[in-house]
Amino acid sequence: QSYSIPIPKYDKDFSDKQQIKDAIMDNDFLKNIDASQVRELVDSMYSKSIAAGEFVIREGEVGAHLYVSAAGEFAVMQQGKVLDKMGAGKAFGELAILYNCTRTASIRVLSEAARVWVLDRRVFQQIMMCTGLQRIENSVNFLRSVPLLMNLSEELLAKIADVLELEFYAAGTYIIRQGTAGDSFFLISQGNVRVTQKLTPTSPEETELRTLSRGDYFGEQALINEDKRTANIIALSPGVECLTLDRDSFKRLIGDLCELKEKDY
Ligand code: PCG
Repeated sequence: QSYSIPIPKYDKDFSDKQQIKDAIMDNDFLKNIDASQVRELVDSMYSKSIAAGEFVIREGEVGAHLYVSAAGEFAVMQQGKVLDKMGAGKAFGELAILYNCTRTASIRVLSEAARVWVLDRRVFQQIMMCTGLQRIENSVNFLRSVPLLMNLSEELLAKIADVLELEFYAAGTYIIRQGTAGDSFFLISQGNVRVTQKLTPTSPEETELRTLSRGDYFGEQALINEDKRTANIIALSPGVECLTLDRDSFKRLIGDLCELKEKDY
C-alpha cells in the first residue's frame, strides 16, 4: 500500500479510553465500526486543550479532524445561532470526515478548561481502510492465542471475533461484583485483574484468590450456572482492556467447551 501512512499511538489511561470508546459507540454514524478498529481509533486520538470562546470547528470549512469532547461545555451553532449544547463524551466532526463534505455546523467552547480528543482525518481513513478480512484476522490471531480457544476452528473463531465487544476499565474498578447478576463473559486482551471473594455474603473481608492476565478469561460461572457472580474481579493498575461476549453469543459459540463446563476452582 503505497499511500499508507504510519498510524500514531498516544498513551492514555483506561478511563480516557473508555470515554472515547463510549462516545464512538454512541454516535449514529460511527457506532457500527468493528471492535478492533475502535481500539485503533481510541489509541490514535490525542488530547488538546482549547480556550473558552474558541471555535473547534467552523461551519463551511474543510474538515481535517474528528473529535471527542473530553471535558468542558460546547455549543453547536449554525449561522451564529446555538442549536444545541454538549458536555464531555460526545463524538463530533464525523460528517465531514466520513463524507468529505464541508463542516455543516460550528462547535464553540463555552467553558474554561475545555479539552478534546483529536483524530486526524488521514489516520481515520487509514484505520478504516483496513479490510474486513484483515480486521477479522487481527481478532482471530488474538483469539487463537487464548489457551481456552486454541483448538477451535478458524470459522468459529471468526464468528466469535465478529461479535466481540471492547471494554476498558480504569485501575481499581470492580469489573464484576460478587452476588450481582451478570450477562457477560470476558477475555483479557490487556492488563491484569485481581479475583477476590467474600467467604459469606455478609463478611466484610475479601480474600484474594488469584490474579489473571492477558489471554485469561472470567465470568463463565454466572453464565453456565444461570446464577449470581461468584467472585469479584478488580482491574489492576494501569487498567484493563477486555473483549466481551454477551450471554447469547457465549451460549451459542463457546458455552459447550468442556474446559468451561468442568471448570472447578
Ligand atoms: P463469575 O461469573 O462467577 O464471576 C466471577 C468470576 O471469577 C467467575 O465467574 C470466574 O470466572 C472467576 N474466577 C477466577 N478464579 C476464581 C475462583 O477461584 N473462584 C471463583 N468462584 N471464581 C473465580
